[in-house]
Amino acid sequence: MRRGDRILWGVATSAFQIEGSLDADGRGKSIWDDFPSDAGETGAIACDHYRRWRGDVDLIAELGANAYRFSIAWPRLLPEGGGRVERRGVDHYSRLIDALLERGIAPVVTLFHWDLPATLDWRERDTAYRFAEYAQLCFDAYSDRVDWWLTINEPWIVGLLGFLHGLHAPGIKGDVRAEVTVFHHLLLAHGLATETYRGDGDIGIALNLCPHYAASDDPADVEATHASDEYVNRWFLDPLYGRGYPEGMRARYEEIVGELDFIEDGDLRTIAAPTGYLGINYYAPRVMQAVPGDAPWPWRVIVPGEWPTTAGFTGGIVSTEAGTPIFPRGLTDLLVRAHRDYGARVMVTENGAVYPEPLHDRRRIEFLRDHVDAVRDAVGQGVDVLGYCHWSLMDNFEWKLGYAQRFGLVHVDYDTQERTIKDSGRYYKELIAG
Ligand code: IFM
Repeated sequence: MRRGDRILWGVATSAFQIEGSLDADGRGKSIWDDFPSDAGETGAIACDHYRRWRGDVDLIAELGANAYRFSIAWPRLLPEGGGRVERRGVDHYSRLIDALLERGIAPVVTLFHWDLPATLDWRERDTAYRFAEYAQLCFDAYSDRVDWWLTINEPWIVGLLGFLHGLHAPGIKGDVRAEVTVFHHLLLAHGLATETYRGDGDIGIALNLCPHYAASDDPADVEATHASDEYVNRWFLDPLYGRGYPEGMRARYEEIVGELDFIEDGDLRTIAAPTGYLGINYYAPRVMQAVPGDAPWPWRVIVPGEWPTTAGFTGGIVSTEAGTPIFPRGLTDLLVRAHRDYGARVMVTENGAVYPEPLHDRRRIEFLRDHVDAVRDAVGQGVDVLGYCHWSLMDNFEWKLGYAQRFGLVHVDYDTQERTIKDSGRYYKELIAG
């Protein structure tokens, strides 16, 4: 690996999930500010990180991490989405970056982790160009110190939950055309920013990828598995690596929404702008069953209790407290595939689990151990893995699911904002040291 050939052992967060201080230092509004969780919570205070960031940097150092993946809040730098620059916002992240570097922690900077300025809308093509300008501002301000850049976090989730399921801001339901339009504009934004990057670090995108397995040998299930893989994984990977959108999925979209006429000449070339690495966020596999005639897609994801052994699983799959099936081998499969099919150098930019125990979180230790082993297996199979960033540094605002879902290596008492390293945090420290 470059820059000292050290493996990056990181912890990850995003701005809106931890910062709070939504009105501080001239920050503009984001689309998430007034989009509460199911329980009515907001990011208004979150982990109060915007004010407590110095202590949190010490915490990262105490965990022994040598990388910190965080995101910049676009509305702090450009309160209106574009145009006027808010220096206080620019300076805030500059200080954060300096403090990390002073402690030997490499900043891994995400430019867009969902807190879109409220003036903008990903259905509009123009937002991709606004993003490129914002990215340029960040490159100018921080490229002298930041080697690892990520443009967009999880474009699939942005379109799926924001425009199809209505669970994430802006909360639109059932609009398949909006979903696929947003996917395209996010990829275009990534490509435009990547094209403008002139620094000597590496730039990539963070995709949440799901390894796919058929629920049975039935050809219909196998077909549904390929189709869903095109929807979740290849819709992003193929154009990013210069292959254009997968034909099967494109035809399925066109059947529902008509011609994808928002794809303009030259867009696919821009989207395929060469990147230095691929960020992979891994949480869960998808085990697929065909459901002919179901809308919008003729398939469904089998829930863990129903997983049949024919898909190669031996049964006994356990889930996190959030009901997410735990399947470390899926991470190996993903990494190997990214390497084999796309020639990608990869960084695990997120991987983590919800467990409620405030301090003695034995199950998170096992989760961490097994997933790091899965990364080792991939390395053993020749994959160039640059690093592993655990989600998350600390408990935080889990979007629609609010504060109840705790992902942290560090416990946050939301009444006092006291941070306490959990057993898993101590385990991670030993693992990194080892
Ligand atoms: O908290 C989220 C994060 O913002 C994006 N990836 C998945 C995490 C856990 O759900």
